[in-house]
Amino acid sequence: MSKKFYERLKKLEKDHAELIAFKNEKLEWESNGVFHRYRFPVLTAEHTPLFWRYDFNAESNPFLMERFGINSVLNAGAIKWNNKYLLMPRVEGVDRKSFFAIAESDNGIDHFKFWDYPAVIPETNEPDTNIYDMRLVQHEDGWIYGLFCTERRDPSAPEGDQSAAIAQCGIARTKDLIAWDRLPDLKTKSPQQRNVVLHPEFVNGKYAFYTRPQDSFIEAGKGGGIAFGCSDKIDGAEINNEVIIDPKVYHTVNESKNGQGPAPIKTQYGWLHLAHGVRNTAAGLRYTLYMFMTDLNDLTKIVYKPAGYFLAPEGAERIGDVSNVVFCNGWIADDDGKVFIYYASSDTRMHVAVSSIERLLDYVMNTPCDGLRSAASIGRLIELIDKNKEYMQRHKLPVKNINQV
Ligand code: M1P
Repeated sequence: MSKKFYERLKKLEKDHAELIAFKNEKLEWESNGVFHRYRFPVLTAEHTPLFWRYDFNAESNPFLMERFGINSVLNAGAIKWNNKYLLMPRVEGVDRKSFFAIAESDNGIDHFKFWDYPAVIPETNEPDTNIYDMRLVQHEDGWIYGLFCTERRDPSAPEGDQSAAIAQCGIARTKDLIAWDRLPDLKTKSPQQRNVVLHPEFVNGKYAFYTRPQDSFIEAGKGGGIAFGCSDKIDGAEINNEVIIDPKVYHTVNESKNGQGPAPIKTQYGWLHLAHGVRNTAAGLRYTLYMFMTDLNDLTKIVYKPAGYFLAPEGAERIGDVSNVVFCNGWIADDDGKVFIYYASSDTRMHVAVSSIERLLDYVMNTPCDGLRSAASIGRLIELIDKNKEYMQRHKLPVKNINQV
């Protein structure tokens, strides 16, 4: 081993160890009251182990060059397991293929470290070209399920079109997050499915799913919207009736398409949902996160839905492989009510935002819904201004910016 090889190896190891040991910083004062971000991403391509990327043998790799490049770490499923916060992101290699791997942390906000080996998800008889966007769900049947997107080339596409793909929902399950069984892909009537999520409880004795029927790979077409459907079984799951519960709506954050994020969280008032909404702009698609609540007994009924987005890309989050995107498919609700929201920015790296069930309920139940017209928004704004003025007058509160009380 040459001196140069040795020095380079030591430097790589030092930088990697420092990255994992780096303490994240809570952005408390930048908070909007609903959640607070942390300054640094929790997982990036650089967090992947060096022994995944380099051949350490000086004879077969004299320049100590990367032999297996990692492009990005994004869109992570999340689960609390043996008192650790686990993320199962989509790890995308420079070859554009993605796979899943688990990284764990003791506190959920920093020191995330990948397990030594990536997850091995068995293939079906129809091998997946690409797998991504895992949703982890601890189901009441005792299994942990991983629902993910499986993508294969569209067999009907002409030879000259090498980008047409068919996306469907793959299903795997495990008891220990190490050994995974692959079940047949979910069958629905839709030609394309992404963002499929398993509901954690049985619904009338059936497995219940949030789906996103779509006409084509990118465009939602007439099938857009978050849908709900049930299957008698999970091994050979089939949904015959998908009901759209949250459709695309003109001039909203989800006018182009949307998709359920992680599995909803059960609260005493209803199921809390986090989803992504997509709108079109001159600069391309913009993905933001939004929330809604469904009825405890009727999962197809939205009972609250605040207007607009809950979280949008900010600052450096705006830039990446697919810019102007935030995407979330994993959150963890702790027993003390704290909620860790793991979101990816611009299809490149993972972040965490922290809130609580109490705050999320307040946000979802007390933020006005979308009035769908500018005049309705103005009406709501005036209502709030009047309420504030009246309150301040009554309590004789001096508030600098309100000068005409
Ligand atoms: O590039 C943004 C996202 O695009 C897709 O999401 P959707 O199906 O809602 O358009 C997915 O490929 C997702 O992984 C990606 O982050």
